[in-house]
Amino acid sequence: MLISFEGIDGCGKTTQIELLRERLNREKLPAEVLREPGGTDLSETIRGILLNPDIMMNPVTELLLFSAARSELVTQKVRPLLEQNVIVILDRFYDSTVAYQGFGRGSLPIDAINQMNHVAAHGLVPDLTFYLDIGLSEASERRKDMEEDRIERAGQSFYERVREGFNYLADNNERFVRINAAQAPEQIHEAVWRRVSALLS
Ligand code: T5A
Repeated sequence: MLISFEGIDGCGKTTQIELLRERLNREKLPAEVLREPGGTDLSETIRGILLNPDIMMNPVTELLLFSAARSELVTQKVRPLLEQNVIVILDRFYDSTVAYQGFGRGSLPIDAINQMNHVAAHGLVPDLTFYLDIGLSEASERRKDMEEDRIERAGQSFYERVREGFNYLADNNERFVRINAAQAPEQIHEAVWRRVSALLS
């Protein structure tokens, strides 16, 4: 089973992923958490480049680097784990590319990004995608003490377009579960767990 978590920076994905991992462990179900970009030596190296605020790059280059990191992660980690019946939880997957590089940067038309995502994900599609939906001001309040990376420096209007992208995806994909991320972490976790346990059974 492949589960992904999506949303704008600071929406609370990492917090929820940790709660889900703990719950699955308590249920004695094998689960592995991987992040995007990252998760393999090469993908973590690409992550360092992508998030480095001192490196400038063209939007298409950015799209290709996220895709390259994804291709490695899928072939080296995600697919082998799924073949061993491990539940894989992804902290972001290709929906982030639609939202950030498609809606946010406008790097390529969405159809072309979808094709690129299909190639980079080697055809994998998540069984369930949790979209933690939060307003921009609340998300930036949560992140106010953290250092900004290259993506986060893009500014308010960029994040408005990214959020619009996630809302478009949630409205048009049945695998998406939209959750109000302004709730308390425990409430969000119960909503997540209801959907995961339903899928497991
Ligand atoms: N990106 C990524 C692309 O542009 N294209 C792509 O294809 C992909 C895959 C990755 C960046 O790359 C971009 C998107 C990103 O900008 P990252 O470091 O992985 O960068 O950043 P994020 O994924 O955004 O992770 P963050 O750590 O910034 O945010 P999270 O994981 O959403 O939030 P979390 O859980 O760390 O929580 C943030 C703070 O809020 C608190 C937490 O305690 C923490 O302090 N919090 C809550 N507070 C109140 N109520 C709740 N319910 C809370 N939940 C968490």
